[in-house]
Amino acid sequence: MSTAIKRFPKNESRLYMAYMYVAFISLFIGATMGLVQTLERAGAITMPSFISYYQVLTVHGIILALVMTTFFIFGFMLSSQSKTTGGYNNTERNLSWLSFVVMLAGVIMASVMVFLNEATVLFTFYAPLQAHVIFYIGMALVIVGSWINGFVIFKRHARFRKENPGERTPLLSYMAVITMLMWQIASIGVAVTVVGQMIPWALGWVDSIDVLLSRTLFWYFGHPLVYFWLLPAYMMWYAVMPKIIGGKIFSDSLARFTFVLLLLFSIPVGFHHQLTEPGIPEFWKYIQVVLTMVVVVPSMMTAFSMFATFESRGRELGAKGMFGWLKKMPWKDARFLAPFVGMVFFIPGGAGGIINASNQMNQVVHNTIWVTGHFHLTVATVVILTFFGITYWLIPHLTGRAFTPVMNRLAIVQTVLWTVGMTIMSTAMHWQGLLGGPRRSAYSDYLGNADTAAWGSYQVAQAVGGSILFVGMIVMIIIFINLAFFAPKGETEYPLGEVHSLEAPAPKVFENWPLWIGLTLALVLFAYTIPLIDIIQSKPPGAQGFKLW
Ligand code: HAS
Repeated sequence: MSTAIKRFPKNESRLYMAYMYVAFISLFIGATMGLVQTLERAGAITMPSFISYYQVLTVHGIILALVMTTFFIFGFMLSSQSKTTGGYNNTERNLSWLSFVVMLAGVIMASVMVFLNEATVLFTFYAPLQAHVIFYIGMALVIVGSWINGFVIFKRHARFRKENPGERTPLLSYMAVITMLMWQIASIGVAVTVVGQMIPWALGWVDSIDVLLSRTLFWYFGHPLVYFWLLPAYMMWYAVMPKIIGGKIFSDSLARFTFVLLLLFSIPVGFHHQLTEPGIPEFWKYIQVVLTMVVVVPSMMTAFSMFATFESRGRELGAKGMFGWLKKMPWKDARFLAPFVGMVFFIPGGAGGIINASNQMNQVVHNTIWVTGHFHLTVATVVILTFFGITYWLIPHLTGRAFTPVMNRLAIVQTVLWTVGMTIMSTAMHWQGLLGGPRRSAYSDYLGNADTAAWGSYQVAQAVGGSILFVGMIVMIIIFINLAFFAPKGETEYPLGEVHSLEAPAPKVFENWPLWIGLTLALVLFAYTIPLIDIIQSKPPGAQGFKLW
């Protein structure tokens, strides 16, 4: 490899690796809990009396969906912004360390409470399940810590613009800004319910809670939360994948436009998680379902961009016909294979999302294990396989090591294991869901019941898929440890796609932040003001309601 590869200064590599250590420890704990769950649901094991299925489910959900993702995302996103803007200064780096420490303190506080069985409230922690106040304070710290990183990202982007007037801002920095804007605006909802409702309730200052209000504030945050996982994967697809296949970014402007649309439309859609809930006027559910269908459009644009990227490169290499490019892709390179398989999984995963969002079909699948199948396809495959693909070059780049051919082969095995395990597990989940099998249920005695015997066999299939995924996770941890500590010293490239020389600069309007923030807030106000007033005014008799109102 070329000796010209420029690595991060040591203090920066250490920062990103700190995020990665937390992410991969979380992966190990969380995925182990996942195996335990599928085995329990299949009736293969019985949990000891001092630990409940729901406690294990809470650890699994929180540590994978909230901790592993968040820490990985910051490690990747900060490194990509630093790499493309010319690096962070001391203040920015120190702020990011502060963010890391605050988030980690929050994670430790929340985890201790979950392990003590004082916070068995699942990853959505919504009322009326109640946790120990330390759990809520921990969660609030995670949010506050993440905001600090958001400000680092905004500050660095602004500094780049100031120092390079008139120049196109780096695409990855732009995407990081959009991701964090969406996150900051959305996480206000969960912060308000945690601080304004849950902490006073857990402390006994009030003796009841307005459940519908707290769930509404949670889901105002909950859908952008899933996009907070997805957007960094899109960053990789748009800005890194072209380099890995030897091509060019299809269109920098289209990528920016996609991200702007995701910012505008990913927040005012939380009601699609509450379609079966009474107390929210039908009209506003309808409006938010329409907005949900609108937020599907930027994902369709992403699919188009990816096909165009692959096809352009394929044709450069002599491919013919609509799918001739498939033969020209670097299948033996795990940095390509893992994210590509992730993309393929998004075709059924995205279709499942559209089914969920369609009011009538939602009545069939809501609260069934179909939904669990949906999010294992999306976050646990589309996103996670992309993150694994990033790991194969980011970790050796940070540690100054090489991604050896042996590790590449192991990474291909890892991708195959994940593909097979997830196909079996999530298909069985979708199918069982269609038959009415519930989600979030430990009950497993279905095989002995004539009406539900089929459910039992689907749960066995889930345990088989889950066991294969567990092996895949162990392989991933082996690769991570190798790349962090044992791989031979070497220089691994941080692959950054280039914009085609013929592409015109992105229109200036993309950097008009007051416009995009203003439009985002306007859409949020439009979609939420009237239903929220309605929910607050018609709170159930006796419910304490909202302290700030
Ligand atoms: Fe979802 C529930 C609707 C996307 C995650 N979702 C969940 C939950 C999670 C989750 C965690 O409307 C459960 C929360 C809970 O605990 O209750 N979801 C959607 C819709 C989309 C969507 C409309 N979800 C995601 C993503 C997630 C995620 C992404 C994680 C990262 N979801 C719902 C709804 C519910 C829900 C309801 C509530 C259900 C209920 O009743 O409780 C859309 O964003 C999907 C759009 C995606 C596409 C796909 C584009 C395809 C691409 C790939 C191209 C492939 C290529 C390769 C280029 C339109 C970009 C081609 C190669 C070849 C060889 C062909």
